[in-house]
Amino acid sequence: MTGRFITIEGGEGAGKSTAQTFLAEKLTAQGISVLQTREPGGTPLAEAIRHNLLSVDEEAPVEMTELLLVFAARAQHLTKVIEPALNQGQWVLCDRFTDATYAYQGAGRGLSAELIGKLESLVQGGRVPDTVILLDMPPEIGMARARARGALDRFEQEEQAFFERVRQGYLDRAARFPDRYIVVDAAQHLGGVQKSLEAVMKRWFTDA
Ligand code: Z5A
Repeated sequence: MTGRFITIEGGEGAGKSTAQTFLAEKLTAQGISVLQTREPGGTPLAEAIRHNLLSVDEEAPVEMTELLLVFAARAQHLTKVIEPALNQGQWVLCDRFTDATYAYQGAGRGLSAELIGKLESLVQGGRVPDTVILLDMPPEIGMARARARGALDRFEQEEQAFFERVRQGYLDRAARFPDRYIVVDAAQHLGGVQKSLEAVMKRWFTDA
């Protein structure tokens, strides 16, 4: 028995962590064993890479270094955490994964999808999420939430145009992979987002 690999994507402050906790509670209540994790991160080494990627105090990586660091963290996370959990039948809920690389390093920074695809094959083999939940909303709403929270990380300090490209990058991926992607309107109130997530879960159980 292998588990289900679900990733949650979206821009800054879109509500990914909140959605992850909500889904985990609902799935656990159904008797499903759930692993919650995130990218970049999920292991001590990958979390150290995350610290470097997000820090505004360290030397800023050039685009290629940023891409390679994201995939280095992913290789560690996938091998040490995600694959073993899936092989034990756990459902993995991951806050961001490779679709974030296409959106941020691809659409945002301008690195080619072809290059990202090569690294994706190298690091992941054929492993891709079973479902990608994209929490979509205008970037200014998410940035207002991020600002309200306090100091901004290196990505959050980017200009508005960067976040618009990231959003479009995600929407393009969703249009290209409609079987895997579920787009949720994240600008609605929390109760509305949770209703949408419940509808997604219902589909998992009727499809199973
Ligand atoms: N990155 C990359 O470049 N390439 C990659 O391949 C990967 C990542 C994997 C870290 O991600 C950075 O890594 C990211 C891209 C880069 N860029 N940044 N920054 P992250 O996921 O850790 O960072 P984030 O996007 O800033 O996440 P976040 O700030 O933790 O936001 P969130 O998880 O989406 O939102 P939240 O914590 O659930 O909610 C934010 C607040 O809004 C909170 O107070 C909630 O109570 C509130 N909230 C949530 N939902 C609602 C609704 N519906 N209405 C009102 N208020 C709400």
